[in-house]
Amino acid sequence: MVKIPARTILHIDMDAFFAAIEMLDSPHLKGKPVIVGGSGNRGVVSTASYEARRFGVCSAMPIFKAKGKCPQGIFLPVRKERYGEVSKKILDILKDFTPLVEPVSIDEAYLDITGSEALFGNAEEIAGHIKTRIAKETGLTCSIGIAPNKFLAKVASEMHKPDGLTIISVDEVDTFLSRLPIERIPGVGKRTVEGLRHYGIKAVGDLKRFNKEQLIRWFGAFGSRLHELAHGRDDSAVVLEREIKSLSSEETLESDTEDLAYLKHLVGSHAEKVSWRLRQEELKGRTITLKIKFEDFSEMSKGLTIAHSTDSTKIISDSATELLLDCPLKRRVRLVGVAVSNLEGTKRESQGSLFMQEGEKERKTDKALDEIRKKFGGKVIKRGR
Ligand code: TTP
Ligand code: MG
Repeated sequence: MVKIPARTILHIDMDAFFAAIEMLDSPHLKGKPVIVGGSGNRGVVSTASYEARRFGVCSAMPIFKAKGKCPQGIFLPVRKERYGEVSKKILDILKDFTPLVEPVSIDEAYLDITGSEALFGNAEEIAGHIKTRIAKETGLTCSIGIAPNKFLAKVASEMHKPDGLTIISVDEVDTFLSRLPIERIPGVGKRTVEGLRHYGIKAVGDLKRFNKEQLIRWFGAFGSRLHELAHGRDDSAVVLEREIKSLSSEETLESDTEDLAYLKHLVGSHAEKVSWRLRQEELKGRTITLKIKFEDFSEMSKGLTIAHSTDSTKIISDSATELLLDCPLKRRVRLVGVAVSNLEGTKRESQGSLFMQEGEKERKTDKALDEIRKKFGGKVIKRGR
């Protein structure tokens, strides 16, 4: 039998991330029910402090419902740029412990620390160092899970939130899985849980009673994954910094509208935000997508792909506006968003073309505006239209 070398995987997830940063920046909010989310009464909750969670407030809950559950809550808007800044700081700390860091979302990452133990101590000590440095350099707490693979490390990091540290050693895997509810498997939805319960499967370990073929018959391709997880196996590797697949900017409006001039203005302003972020990330994209949600919550996405990838505000704005004008706007609109996908990095010199020369003037304007934004902050300057 081929012996697979044992790995030590660490999963880290920040505690109540957006809310914790708000409390950090405004210390008088500490210990209060802070709820961060979409504008006014119409958006949804991005996250809530642990104090607010006690009232039943959770991510993705409509704001008006959260206000009902927690009227004394302190409701704050999302400050994505600030959270991104902190996220980057944390990522830099993590990279001091191993180059094998896989950021999964704004507040979550996997680290393969198999080779780091000789340098920084055993897994528990490494987790301790990470927690101390994050606390010292950002003022925030995180929860860490350590296990022989990504699946178990992720589940472990959720076990003792907030400020938790959970280690599952190879010998403990079977006992751990025999008690772990199937709902805790990432990616298992309500319907799969119901299906599994129907066969008397409540804990992940219960899945071991069925062979792989049987699980595939019941759950298709996912059955094979379930079989692996039941035995505590997950061979997926820690992948270095994921490629960003798309960038988007959207907003739920204060009140529904069918005013085309206003919608055009909104599309332009979101195109501007997306293109600014593309330039910050040194990316360009070819596919521009417009997303619209109507008053009856129905949704529509339309996209177009241009010949050359771009980060130009004008090109993205013009394309998104074209898509808007193509839209059958028979109902009032409640949400507008612009996304750019099909991305490539711009650090590498791209080939020159006539198109690029034509875009040169726009590029210079964008660059000048970016410089001013950097000096005076994003809010002060808007392109005249
Ligand atoms: P999470 O890690 O899921 O949540 P959290 O960090 O706020 O709380 P926990 O202590 O349970 O980890 O998500 C990280 C951030 O992502 C969160 O602070 C806000 C944002 N987010 C949303 O905007 N919408 C969502 O539906 C979720 C789940 C998160
Ligand atoms: Mg988190």
